[in-house]
Amino acid sequence: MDVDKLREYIQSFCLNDCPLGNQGYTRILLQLFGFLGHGKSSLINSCKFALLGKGFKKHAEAAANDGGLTMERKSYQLTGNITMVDNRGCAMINPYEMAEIYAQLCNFVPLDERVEWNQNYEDMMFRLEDDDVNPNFADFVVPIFVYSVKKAISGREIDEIQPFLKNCRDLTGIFPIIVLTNKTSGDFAELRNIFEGMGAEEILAVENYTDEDHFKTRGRHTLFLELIHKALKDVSFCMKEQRDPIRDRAQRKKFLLKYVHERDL
Ligand SMILES: Nc1nc2c(ncn2[C@@H]2O[C@H](COP(=O)(O)OP(=O)(O)O)[C@@H](O)[C@H]2O)c(=O)[nH]1
Ligand SMILES: [Mg+2]
Repeated sequence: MDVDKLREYIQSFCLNDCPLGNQGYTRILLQLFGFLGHGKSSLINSCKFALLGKGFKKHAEAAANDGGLTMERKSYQLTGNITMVDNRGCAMINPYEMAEIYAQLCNFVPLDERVEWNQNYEDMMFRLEDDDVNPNFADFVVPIFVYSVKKAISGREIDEIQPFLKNCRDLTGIFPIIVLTNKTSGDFAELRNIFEGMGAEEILAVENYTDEDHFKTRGRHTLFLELIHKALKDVSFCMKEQRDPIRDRAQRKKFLLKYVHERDL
């Protein structure tokens, strides 16, 4: 598909048009995960640039790592129906951070608010209880995992990323789409093989648009639109089957409680 066709498909995509209707989902959340500095914010800027077709503008900033105990999950609207989310979390090794990452994936962390990191089982229980007051189950989550070709992936990282990708699949029904950034700064083919070995189905290598280099080309624009297009194809595929957003949310809640419980044992 060319740039205009891709844009049209993305702009007009609406959950109501799925074969069984929206089934209770009203918004698609493209959730970005990945270590700090791998290009998540830049990917959001790139997608907005490719989709809006106007001049390059920085929407998402490289988040300052204040090392504190609060975080903010920022959302960026792409279309009336699609929003991208810049999730926080950089060290998967740390089980406390990992629980936060899962809480974001499961959509139990509010968007665009500063929230405290949970420190123990009780914190997570309270957060889930708070979420029950005004439960959000109307978001259809598509996970996207961002990794920079510039960084050398270690065996230990692979051991952390692989179960995370599988849990993303089990919790959302979609195997995370892998976006390899900085594709001209390393061996993206090798990294592609590694992710394929972890079970990845869709892998895209991109050169993000940045402050330093936002020279627009057809190929570059197309890749970012293809990423969104692939995510929507996953949504369409899942929405062919009967889904129950309330039951899905309950499943995610059970997963989180079990995860935090096992962590604290
Ligand atoms: N050349 C190049 N630089 C990139 C690319 N992606 C990100 N960067 C740069 O890498 C740095 C970290 O990126 P950022 O998007 O803030 O990463 P985040 O922490 O995952 O949100 C920034 O200085 C970006 O300009 C890319 O694909 N190519
Ligand atoms: Mg960022």
